[in-house]
Amino acid sequence: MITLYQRTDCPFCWKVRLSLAELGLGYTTIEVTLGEKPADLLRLTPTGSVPVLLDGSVVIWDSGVAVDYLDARYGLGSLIPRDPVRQAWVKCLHAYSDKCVGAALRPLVFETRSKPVEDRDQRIIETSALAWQESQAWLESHIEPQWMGGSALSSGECALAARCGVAEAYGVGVSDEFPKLYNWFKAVQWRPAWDAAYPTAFITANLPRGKG
Ligand SMILES: N[C@@H](CCC(=O)N[C@@H](CS)C(=O)NCC(=O)O)C(=O)O
Repeated sequence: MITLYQRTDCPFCWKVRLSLAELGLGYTTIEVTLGEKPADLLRLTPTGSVPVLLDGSVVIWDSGVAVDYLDARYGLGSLIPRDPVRQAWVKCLHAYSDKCVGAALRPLVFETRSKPVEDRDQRIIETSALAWQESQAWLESHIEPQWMGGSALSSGECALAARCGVAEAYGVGVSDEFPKLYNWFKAVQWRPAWDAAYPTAFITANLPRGKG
């Protein structure tokens, strides 16, 4: 049985849910509130962060390792291509999404999430939105024709899709100035895995959600 300790709005957790859904794997979730981490979570991970994936007796406390594991055990290369060149590209996209896109969007998300409108520092929000715009330009010029080429999204695409979903929910969705990226994200949003993995926290908070 697979269990995921998570926060639904965490992009690392969202990436793992997308990977599980793309592989058609069933799982249960345990919701974690940051600041009130349960003792069983702290026993499972040295970092105290989510996601933590349990598969029987296997414990994985890093989202990238979790996705690699799911592919190796259940995906047979559908999330991570076996061809070394394609695999390197997918892993670079994964790293770019978590590191660069994550760093670009984080100030905007934190400033928006944690404060009422009147207390938000618009300079932080604008600088972050600009960094996200620059990330989109980088992605547009590096997008590969094999994106969406397989039967499942790759691990890199799962990572990027979660980041694009966060951006959209916070009012800075993928811009149609970047048509290849824009069309890729629209296609992702029509996949059954997208609905299956979409954060319930965003639905509850009625955050913006586009489709098609
Ligand atoms: N490198 C980790 C990062 C996970 C991460 O930063 N999770 C955040 C939520 S989005 C978290 O749990 N932060 C709280 C903490 O680390 O105490 C992974 O890929 O799993």
